Amino acid sequence: MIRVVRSPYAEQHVPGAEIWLGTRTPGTEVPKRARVIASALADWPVVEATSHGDEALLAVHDAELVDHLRTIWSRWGDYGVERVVPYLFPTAGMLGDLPLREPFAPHAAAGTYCYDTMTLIGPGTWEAARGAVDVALTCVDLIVTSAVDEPVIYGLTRPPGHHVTRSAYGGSCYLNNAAVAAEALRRAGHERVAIVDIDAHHGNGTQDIFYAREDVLYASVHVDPGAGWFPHYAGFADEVGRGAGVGANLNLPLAPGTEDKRWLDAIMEIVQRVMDFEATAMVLSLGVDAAAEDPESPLEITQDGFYRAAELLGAMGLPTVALQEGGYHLPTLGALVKASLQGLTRC
Ligand code: SP5
Ligand code: ZN
Repeated sequence: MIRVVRSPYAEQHVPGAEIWLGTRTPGTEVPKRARVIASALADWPVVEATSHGDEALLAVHDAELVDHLRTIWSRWGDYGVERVVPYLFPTAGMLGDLPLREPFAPHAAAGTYCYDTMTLIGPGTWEAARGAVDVALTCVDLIVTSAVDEPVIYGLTRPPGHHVTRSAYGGSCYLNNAAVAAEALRRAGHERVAIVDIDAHHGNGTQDIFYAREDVLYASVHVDPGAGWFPHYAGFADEVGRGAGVGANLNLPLAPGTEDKRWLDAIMEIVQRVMDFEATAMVLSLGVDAAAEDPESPLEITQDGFYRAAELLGAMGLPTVALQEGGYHLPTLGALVKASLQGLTRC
């Protein structure tokens, strides 16, 4: 039995669509994801998230990004499109030495803190994203006050978060729940926190936030971004950290088509690194989109593979906050999440 922390706002974010290569396609990160996960875990005790202040959130994100997300929907004009979606991105190549200004016009401002066209904002997006942060912070509260016989808490974070950098959102994510949890664990007295990310995609946002820090390890196994997979520009093996953070970032990219054995080898390499790092707590970015059935990644991991990966990670015995990231195959999503959580606690 693992306690499941939930937010009443999780289903209020309805992406409506993704603009993929200039074409409006159906959204993949849909409200039903939260529903199917919750029903698979229905036998386990539920804790409703409590509201928390912005301290840990503003330690990992720029205030300008957070303010933008909080206000952009209500500022959005009557453009004949029912979601906030950027049409222009102020890239380094466009700006050169010019300062980054946030334009007054909402249709222009939409690109200031966003890096893709796949991550739309609608009426309930802010409430759901901020609710997911409260889920992450409630998990941290429970883990730091719980007895040693309950070392794992699961937070049903929707929308997910690991693609959000310090200053920009994308990849179906708006606020970085795992980064907030890691920062909150540090603030609660854990000296070294490991974030282990088994989502099929590299968590470029989490990597960015902690890249120069030596007190938070980021370790990820994911499909090789160089083989054509999101986030394309980050997640390569030579990204090892910067300054004091050198050695506290580990990327293990795998070829499309990778099956359980080589994925579990990578998990064992992560376990070794977390132990060498002498982490005192773990945040697990639990995306299950590496599953063979998942439409959003070419990895071929079985449900048993997820159980065994989690078992390897759980065997470290660290206090663990597991947070939901991706996973898009609705018929198997709930069972994959449940198997992973059972592996963590060998139950
Ligand atoms: C949290 C998470 O797993 N985010 C990953 C988002 C990756 N999205 C990239 C989408 C690439 C194109 N997929 C085609 C779907 C068209 N609707
Ligand atoms: Zn993913």
